[in-house]
Amino acid sequence: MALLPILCYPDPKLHKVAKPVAVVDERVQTLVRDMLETMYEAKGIGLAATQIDVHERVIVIDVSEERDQPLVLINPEIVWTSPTKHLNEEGCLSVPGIYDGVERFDAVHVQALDGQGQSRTIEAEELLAVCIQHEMDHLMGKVFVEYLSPLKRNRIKTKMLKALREESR
Ligand code: K1U
Ligand code: ZN
Repeated sequence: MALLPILCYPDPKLHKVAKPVAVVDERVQTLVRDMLETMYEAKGIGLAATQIDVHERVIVIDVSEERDQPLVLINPEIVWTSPTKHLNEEGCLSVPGIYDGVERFDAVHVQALDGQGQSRTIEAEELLAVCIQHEMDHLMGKVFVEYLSPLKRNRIKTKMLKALREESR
C-alpha cells in the first residue's frame, strides 16, 4: 500500500476531466487500495482520483463513524436526483482549512462499478449524497470553491498560494 500526495488548490491539474476506467483490473484495485489508505490517513470522508493526479473515474468514500465502511465507485453516473436541494457545509482535502456552504441535491441514486468490477446502484442521502456529489465534481475538474463568490474564491486562492510559498521556504 502507498500514501499518495494530494494536489492542493489552485493546482491546474485539479481541473482536468477524468476518463472512464476501461477494466477493473489489478492496477485499478491497487489504485483503490492506495486511495483508501490516503483518505483514511488524511482523515477525509472521500477522495477522488483527480486529487492524487490520476485522471480516471475512481472515487473512494467512507462516511461511517467507525471508518470501517469503505465505498468504491468506479465510472459513477448519477441516475436520479431528488427534487429538493439544501445548503451543506463542505470541506476539501485539496483546500485544507476552508469550509463553506454549497447547495446540493438532498438525495441521489448513483450507478457505478465496485472494486470487483460489479455494477451497483447506490441510493444516497444526507452526508453520503453530499460527499458523492462533491467527489463527482472532482472527476469533472470542479473544486467546491468554484460554487463560492469570485471574492471568496480569490481570497482562498491567495491564502493557499501564500501557504504553499511558506511551506517551500
Ligand atoms: O474530496 C475531498 O476533498 C474530501 C472531503 C469530502 C467532503 C467533506 C465534506 C462535505 C463534502 C465532501 C473531505 O473529507 S473534507 C474533511 C472532512 O472530513 C469533513 C469536512 C466537513 C464535513 C465533514 C467532513
Ligand atoms: Zn474535495
